[in-house]
Amino acid sequence: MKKITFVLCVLVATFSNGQKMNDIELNNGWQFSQSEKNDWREAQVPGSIQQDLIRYNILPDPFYGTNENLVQWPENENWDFRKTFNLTEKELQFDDAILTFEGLDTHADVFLNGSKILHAQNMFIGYKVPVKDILRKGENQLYIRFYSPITYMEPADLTNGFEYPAGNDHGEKKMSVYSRKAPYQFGWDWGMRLAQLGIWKSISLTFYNKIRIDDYYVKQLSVSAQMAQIENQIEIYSVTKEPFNANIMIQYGLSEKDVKTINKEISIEPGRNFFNIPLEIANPERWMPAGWGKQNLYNFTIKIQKDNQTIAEKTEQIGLRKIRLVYEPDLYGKKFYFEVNGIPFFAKGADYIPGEIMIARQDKDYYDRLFENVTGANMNFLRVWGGGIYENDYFYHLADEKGILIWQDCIFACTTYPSDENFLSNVKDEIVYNIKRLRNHASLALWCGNNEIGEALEHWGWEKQYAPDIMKKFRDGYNKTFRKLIPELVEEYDGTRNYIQSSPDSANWVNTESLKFGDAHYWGLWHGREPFEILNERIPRFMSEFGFQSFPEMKTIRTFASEEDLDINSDVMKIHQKSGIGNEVIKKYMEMYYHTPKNFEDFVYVGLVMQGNGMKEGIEAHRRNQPYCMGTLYWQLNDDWPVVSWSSIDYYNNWKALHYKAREVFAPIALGSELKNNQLSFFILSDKLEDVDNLQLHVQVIDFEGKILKNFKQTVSAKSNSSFKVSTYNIADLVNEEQKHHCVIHAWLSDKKDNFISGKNIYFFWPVNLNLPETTIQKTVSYGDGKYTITLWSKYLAKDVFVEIPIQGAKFSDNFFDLMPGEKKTIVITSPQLKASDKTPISIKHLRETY
Ligand code: NHV
Repeated sequence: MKKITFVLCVLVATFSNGQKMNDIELNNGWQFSQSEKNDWREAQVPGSIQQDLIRYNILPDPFYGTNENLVQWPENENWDFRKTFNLTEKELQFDDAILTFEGLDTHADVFLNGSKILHAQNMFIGYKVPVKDILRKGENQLYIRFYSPITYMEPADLTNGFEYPAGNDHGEKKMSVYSRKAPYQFGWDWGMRLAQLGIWKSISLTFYNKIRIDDYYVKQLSVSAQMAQIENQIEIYSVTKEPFNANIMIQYGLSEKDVKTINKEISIEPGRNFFNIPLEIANPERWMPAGWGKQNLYNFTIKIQKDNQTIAEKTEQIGLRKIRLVYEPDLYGKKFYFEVNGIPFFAKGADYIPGEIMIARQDKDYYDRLFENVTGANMNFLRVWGGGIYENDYFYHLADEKGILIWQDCIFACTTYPSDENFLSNVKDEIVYNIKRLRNHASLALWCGNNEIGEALEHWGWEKQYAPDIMKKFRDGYNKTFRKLIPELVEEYDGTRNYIQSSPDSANWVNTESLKFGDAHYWGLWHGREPFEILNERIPRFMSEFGFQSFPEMKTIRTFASEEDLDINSDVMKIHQKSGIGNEVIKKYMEMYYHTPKNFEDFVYVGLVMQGNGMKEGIEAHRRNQPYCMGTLYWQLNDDWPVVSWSSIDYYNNWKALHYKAREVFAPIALGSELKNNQLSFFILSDKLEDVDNLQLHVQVIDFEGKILKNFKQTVSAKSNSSFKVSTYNIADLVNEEQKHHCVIHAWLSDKKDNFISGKNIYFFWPVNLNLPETTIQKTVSYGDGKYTITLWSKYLAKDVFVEIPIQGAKFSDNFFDLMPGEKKTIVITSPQLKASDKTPISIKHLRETY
């Protein structure tokens, strides 16, 4: 069971006149009821109404069978939350009290002791409300009424006059656009619908005297190896009636041992105060992305001192670095790459969506697991996609610590939105709030206005659906929001990061010429039904989306389907496939590349293998074409429920074949190859910042029965931060036409001491045209607590070997690999649930067994 509550904000206690500042967490003791029903039950906060109703079995497990249909009704109702808390005389003596709502989802009126203190209308904003005058000694009552995101916005819909083109919103009416609420909750082409209501982040009450520090921005004006120029921008609110003199002490250092201090005398006025204290750090220990060095993080602490006492303090973790997006015309079109500390950076990663439909379930363990998977696949980059949420603080904290660059979409995706004054004022508050919340993070590399709305306006045929005046309204609204409002706010409140209006910014996959300009979402594969091979030709300057679906493995399917549902046309399987074209497209590609699998289970397995091997070719092609192409993000990293999707990790944290393949091709030094014009060329792909010399490239031609027909060895170098061709063979010198059907080029790189670095098996055809041998894999298992070690052996080639164990989220040192004829391969499975005495059954499958 996942831990439901996880308080993401770390509240720093400060001191005031010798009296401790007081923070009271208000997450416990809440009750909920449908409005007017007076049917109160205990609520879990943070959470949602739907999460609570599931806990009480009032709603069934939303993932199972076709239960999605049964869990929709709560979105149409209003729901109330209430809680009491006690205060002492002492607490009421503080100068001020602030109630903080980190996240309310979404439309809500909040009452405290009979007074309405807040109308919330944006789940992405944390609201702070001064409540000193309303609090009382003894019992206090908080009451929150949440309004249905559907019925509450009905008047908006009724008066609008047309329906927005929100094709992913699975509701009868496209109500999602009217609320500043995570779009994916309304359904997506990989997502169930569960439009939630409730308190999705923490609530707390803060007492303080005199002043509070509302914000501390360590703005990096410039950073080089010699010098970091910084502004300490500090926002203080004072409740004192008179101005007073104080000292700001700034302490900064990488560790407690080397803390430096500066002091500045200030005068604090009643109300809002801004201070800007410049600082230069010579020879800064810079923050580097994963693979390039250390993720140095300085602690910056400000202390506000009066009469030698600290009356408020705040600490931020800061990585000093320079990141910029180089997006400029060049010989070919328009280059698009990130430069980190002056060095061109090849981005290796994926598009990230929220990993829980019930968003408050994203607890600390969830994020730890997520980043383990990201670094585990040698990634250095994630794009937080615009149909989800601005992620929780801990997400960016881990990205800082692990060196993962973050591209942050603002939360708008695939549809136009209202753009009237009220709506945009709400958007403005949201953008300012989130820029201020996230701008201290070293990992945050780019702000992007939205996902695909720019492209959609030009290329999705909306003008056939809407009259010219509405199209004009869409375009004007778009320009106001994404070409004016948001970039101006990014400039004002961030001032150090690049902004692009949309992803893709200018390319459109249908127009191949446009791929020379900026980032691209290449959907010719999948949506355009083009073969995987096309990925070798349509190389963009930066691939920000491309993808291919697969079913999750059987143990995940079995969590929501019973035996009789195991058919792609069953109602249960269909409700877990949200892409209207999904199953048809998977089958079409499979017919092209594979023998028809014998049964449903084999279909699922072959689909995983196809997704992994096919996508790998594309990822590699992007990396091989460095520096023309400077990044590859595949669609999509993860799932938010158990479903058929483009993901490389399923909902239960099982790596699909694609995730293993991504790990291989994203390795710091990876072997690449290209079959072109009757030649086979080898490339070394390296993102190391130094050359690595004296590597051995081994190239063998092996037939599927194990005979080594050719054997070559060559000394090569991995040139720093590049893709470099190291050798070329005439294919005719390797195999004849007939041998192409039963031979593989088995190639690998090793270091001086013969340690394996990276390898690749090159086949001349997809499996439908290979003569794969029948073979039986032999295994020996050593059972330990938490760890099984398995050794596999096959006389003949066993392609795409899949080792299965019925434990969700078990980790495999390797999976979905080719077992070479006669090779002994050992893999390790780890999971806290593995017990030596259980001898949990392990099953093994390879491709030849599926037909
Ligand atoms: O369909 C998969 C993913 C989506 O889940 C997600 O919204 O941003 N996808 C496909 C596309 N973009 C995205 C592009 N889709 C098309 C564009 C133009 C024509 C046909 C399809 C993601």
